[in-house]
Amino acid sequence: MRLLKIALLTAVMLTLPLVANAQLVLTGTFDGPLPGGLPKGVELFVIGDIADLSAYGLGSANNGGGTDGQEFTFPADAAAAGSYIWVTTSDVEFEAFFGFAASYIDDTGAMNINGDDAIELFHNDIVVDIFGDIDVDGTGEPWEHLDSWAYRVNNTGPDGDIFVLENWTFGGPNLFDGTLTNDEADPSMPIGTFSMETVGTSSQSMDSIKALYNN
Ligand SMILES: [Ca+2]
Ligand SMILES: [Ca+2]
Ligand SMILES: [Ca+2]
Ligand SMILES: [Ca+2]
Repeated sequence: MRLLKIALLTAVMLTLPLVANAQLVLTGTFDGPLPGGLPKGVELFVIGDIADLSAYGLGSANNGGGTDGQEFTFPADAAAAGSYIWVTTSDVEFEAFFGFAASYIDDTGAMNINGDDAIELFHNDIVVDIFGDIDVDGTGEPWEHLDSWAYRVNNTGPDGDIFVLENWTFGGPNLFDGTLTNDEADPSMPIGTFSMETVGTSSQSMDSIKALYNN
């Protein structure tokens, strides 16, 4: 038991710096009501400037079947701190439903999700953030978002490879039924609203340092 604790502690200590290193966090997932169950996908938030997004990737663990590993890999683009990234299976339905363009189209099947699937965010092949339990089908679970959405609580994450339910809010299953746009849903998905204080405070503290220096 003691050895197990030490092993777990070591694992946590080894994982923490890697998670802290991740500049991307999973902030939303959606399963839309348009024909074909579209749009489907996720939102991510860029914590700090990323020179090469191709170090990151996504995977969906479908219906409690365990990890599928990294199915989608980002292209070698740069991403600016404080920006959002939307990955979807279908750009046309994404834009019709949300009213703005998605960032990336996934044609690998990673975003073929329907409210009962867990999602893993990888950085250099390590899981740095997670939504849902990869070994549990989400149907009837508190994190189910069939025909609905899930959204991360501000100033939380990334959570490493252990899902933290309290860090998420939910629209509730079947919320999107019969709607044609996100705005019609009540409550609508708060897409593009996640914020993390560190992004603002780092420039704020730079300003206060500059102010001190000038005085
Ligand atoms: Ca999958
Ligand atoms: Ca599924
Ligand atoms: Ca659906
Ligand atoms: Ca439904």
